[in-house]
Amino acid sequence: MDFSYTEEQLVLQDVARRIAQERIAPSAEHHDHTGEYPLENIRLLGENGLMGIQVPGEYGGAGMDTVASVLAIVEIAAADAAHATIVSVNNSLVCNSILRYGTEEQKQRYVGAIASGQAIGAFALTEPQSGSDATAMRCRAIRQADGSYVVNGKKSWITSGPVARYIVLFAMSEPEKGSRGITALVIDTDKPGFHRGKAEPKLGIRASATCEIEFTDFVVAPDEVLGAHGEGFRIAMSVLDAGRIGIASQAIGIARAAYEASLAYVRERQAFGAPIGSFQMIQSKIADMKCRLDAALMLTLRAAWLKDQGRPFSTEAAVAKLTASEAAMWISHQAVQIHGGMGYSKEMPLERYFRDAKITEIYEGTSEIQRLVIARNETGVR
Ligand code: COS
Repeated sequence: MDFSYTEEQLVLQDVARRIAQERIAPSAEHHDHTGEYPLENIRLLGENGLMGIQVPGEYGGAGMDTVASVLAIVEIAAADAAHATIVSVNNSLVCNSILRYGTEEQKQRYVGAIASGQAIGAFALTEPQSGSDATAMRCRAIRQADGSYVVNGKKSWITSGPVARYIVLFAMSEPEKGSRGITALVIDTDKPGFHRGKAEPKLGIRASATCEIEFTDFVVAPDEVLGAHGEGFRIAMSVLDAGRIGIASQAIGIARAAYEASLAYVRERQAFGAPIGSFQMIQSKIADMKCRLDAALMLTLRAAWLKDQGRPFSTEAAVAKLTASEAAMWISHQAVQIHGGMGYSKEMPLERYFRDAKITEIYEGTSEIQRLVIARNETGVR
C-alpha cells in the first residue's frame, strides 16, 4: 500500500491551490453575498485544465486521474464551495458522461469546449416533482420516424443552468418501460425551444447559479443522442457514482477550511487567562474534527483509486459521499460553536462554511439515498 501522491497529482493540486488562494478566496465573500456567477474565475480554471481534469489531452483536457481530481476539488472548495460545485459538475457529470458514452464525433464536438471552460456544461436529471425517485420524471423526449427527438417538459435545480451552453439531459421516451424508457441527450442551449428560469435563491453555494429549465417542442438531432435509446437511467446512475466522488471532495474542502480556521482560533483566542485550545472540551472537538476529516479524505481517495483502477466503485463512492458530507456538516457546525459569536457573524467565513456544507448531504443523492445504495449493494436485498 502506498499513500503517496504522484508528481503529476501534486502539480495539479498546486495549480488548483494557487488559483484557489489567489483568485477564488479573495472574492468568495462577494460571490456568496451577491450570488454573482464567477464566470471569469471559471474561465481561468478552464485555461489551467481544471474544468476537464480527467479529459484526455487529445480532447483538450488535463489528462489526469480521479485522485488528482479529488485533490484539486478539495483545494477549490476550501476557498469557495460554489466554485467547487461548478467544477465538479462540469468535470464528473458532464465531461465524464460524454467521454464515457459519447461517439467519437460527439467527443470532438463538445468535450474540448466544455473542458476548456469556454462552454459551461450542465446535467439535467431532477425535476420539480422528482429528485431521489429519478424514474418518476415527466420531461418527455419522443422519438420521431427520422430518429430525432422532440422534447417537452421542465428540469429543476440545474447547476450553471443560467449560463450553460451544453446540457446532458435525461428525458422519458417510453414511460411504460420505467427506468429502461429514459434516454440521454446532449442539448445545445442556443437552439430554439429552450428556456431558462431565474436563478434560485439558496441557503449556500449561492454563486453556483441554479435554475429551472424548460423545453417546448425542442428538437434533438439523432447525432445528439448520448448512448442508446432507453439507456439514459443507467448512464445517469453510473455517472452519478463518479459525481459523488466530486461532491465528497467538495465536502472535504469545506470541512478542511472550517477545521483550519478553528485551529488558528483556538491557539489565539484567550479565555480564563489561557488560549481556549488548552481546554479539554475544545480539545475534544478538535480531535473529533481531525478524525472525521481524515476518514472522509481516506474514503474518498479509496473510491477515486478504485475508479482509476477500472474496478467497481459504486458502494465506495456512496460511502465516501455519505461520510464526507456528514463530516462537513458536523465539522462546520463545531467550527461555528468554537468561534462563538464570531462564528455566527458574517465578518468571518464560518457561517458560510456551515451553510455551504448542507447541500453536500442533499445533491447527487441525499444521505438517505447513499445509505440505500450502500445497504442494497452490501446485502443484495432490495
Ligand atoms: N450504475 C449503473 N447502473 C445502475 C446503477 C449504477 N450505479 N444503479 C442502478 N443501475 C441500473 C440497474 O442495474 C437497473 O438496470 P436494469 O434495468 O438493466 O436491471 C436500473 O439501473 C434500475 O435500477 P434500480 O431498480 O436499482 O432503480 P431504482 O428505481 O430502485 O432506483 C436509486 C435506485 C434510488 C438508487 C436511484 O434512483 C438513485 O440513485 N436515486 C437518486 C438520484 C440522484 O442522485 N438524484 C440527484 C440528481 S443530481 S443533483
